[in-house]
Amino acid sequence: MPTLEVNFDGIVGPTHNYAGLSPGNLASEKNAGAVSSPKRAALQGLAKARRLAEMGLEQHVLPPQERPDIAWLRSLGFSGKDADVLTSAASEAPDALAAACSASAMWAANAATVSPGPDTADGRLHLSPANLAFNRHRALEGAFTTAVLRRIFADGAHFAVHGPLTATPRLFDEGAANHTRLAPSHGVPGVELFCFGRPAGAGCDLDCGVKTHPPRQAEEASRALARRHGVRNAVFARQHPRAIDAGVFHNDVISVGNEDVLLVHELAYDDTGRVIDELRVAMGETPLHVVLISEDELSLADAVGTYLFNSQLVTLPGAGGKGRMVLVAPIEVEEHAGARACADRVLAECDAVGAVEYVDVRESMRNGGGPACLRLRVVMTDSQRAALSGRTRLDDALHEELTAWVERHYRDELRPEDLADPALVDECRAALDELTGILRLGAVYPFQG
Ligand code: SUG
Repeated sequence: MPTLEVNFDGIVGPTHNYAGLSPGNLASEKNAGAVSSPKRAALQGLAKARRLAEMGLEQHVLPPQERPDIAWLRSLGFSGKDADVLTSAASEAPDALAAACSASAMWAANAATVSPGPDTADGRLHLSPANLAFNRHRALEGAFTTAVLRRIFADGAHFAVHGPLTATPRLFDEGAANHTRLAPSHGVPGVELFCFGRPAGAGCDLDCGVKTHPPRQAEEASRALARRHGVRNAVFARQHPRAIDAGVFHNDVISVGNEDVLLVHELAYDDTGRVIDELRVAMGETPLHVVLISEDELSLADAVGTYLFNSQLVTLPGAGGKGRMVLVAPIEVEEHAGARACADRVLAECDAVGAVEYVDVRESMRNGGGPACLRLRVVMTDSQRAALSGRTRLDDALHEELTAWVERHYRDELRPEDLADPALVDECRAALDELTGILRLGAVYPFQG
């Protein structure tokens, strides 16, 4: 019974824009106010997902959320017709309007934490949607993410979709971006590594050792997730505060693991040597191949600038042993001599990795989201894959339909002032209404009644 890692990529929504909403995310801060291209962003994301499907990986998609989030703006006291809500929010609280328009759900690595059956006490696949409560614009995602995951992973015999943890600082949860699974192979019990930036009991950012940027993931959230999923073999690691201050707001910006391979920067964790030792012990008889990148080889600044560690490290189905993995890296790595040398080192030193592929997801990168941010990894048996609901698997036909759908509905450009355009609300609803038909998800958006 083959067990595969399936990637669910978030389809970039029609309001993708640069509003500079994420403190500590240097790309988001730097590109605030720039003109975005929702169409290009969505096509880049679909092309990346398709490339993985072409490699033989099972690739799925998740729908965008409804934005602008008019219901949320109403909850803040803006009233009248939808157009009035937008106009008054634009003049009284433009930052709230920007939050209501973010297409941030594209970064599906933050959608949920996922523990596959071989790791859990009851043998089911457990998913916990993230509360994303650190950022206002991202905190809006949890409710819809929960609804969509419950629709796709509806079969309770195979799947358990929990609710998000309570949205409070000591339980800040950013999903799989701070979670890595290592295992001899996907289908057997593995080790789940949970990373956090806010140690248990930390009352404020200053308790977390950072100087410049606030940490996100809370240790108490990580421990609660491991507990509720029934994870039998878990390791917990604190992010290095220096990394967070250098712009590593999520651990997947500084490490990536797959099966028995871990690519990691020496400043990823507060004591990286100890964490690697713990992982080796937890892996038991299976040797863990670690490619450790030093600060001299690639500084934290260049790791954040190129997103080397936000590559996807994937196993080609059916391939065994040598060369069975591919590192899918952002094109920015290819353009940077130091980062490229690190990718080449992975190829040279790691027998399991047979190729590096470069992909262009620049629109997403400008908001701090690389190839690995755009996807949620879900390890599933073939009977679990057969139990999925909807038509989310990206084959050639779905890729073609989704590309045509983007071409029809998405704007070529979006400026910050366009977010107040009432036409955007109707455009987005028309697009999403059609999308639920294409993906056979039924009426999942509140506007669909
Ligand atoms: O949460 N950017 C996202 C990027 C998330 C990347 N995800 C992973 N590393 N897994 C964030 O900071 C920027 C939105 C804006 O600035 O408009 C934003 O939300």
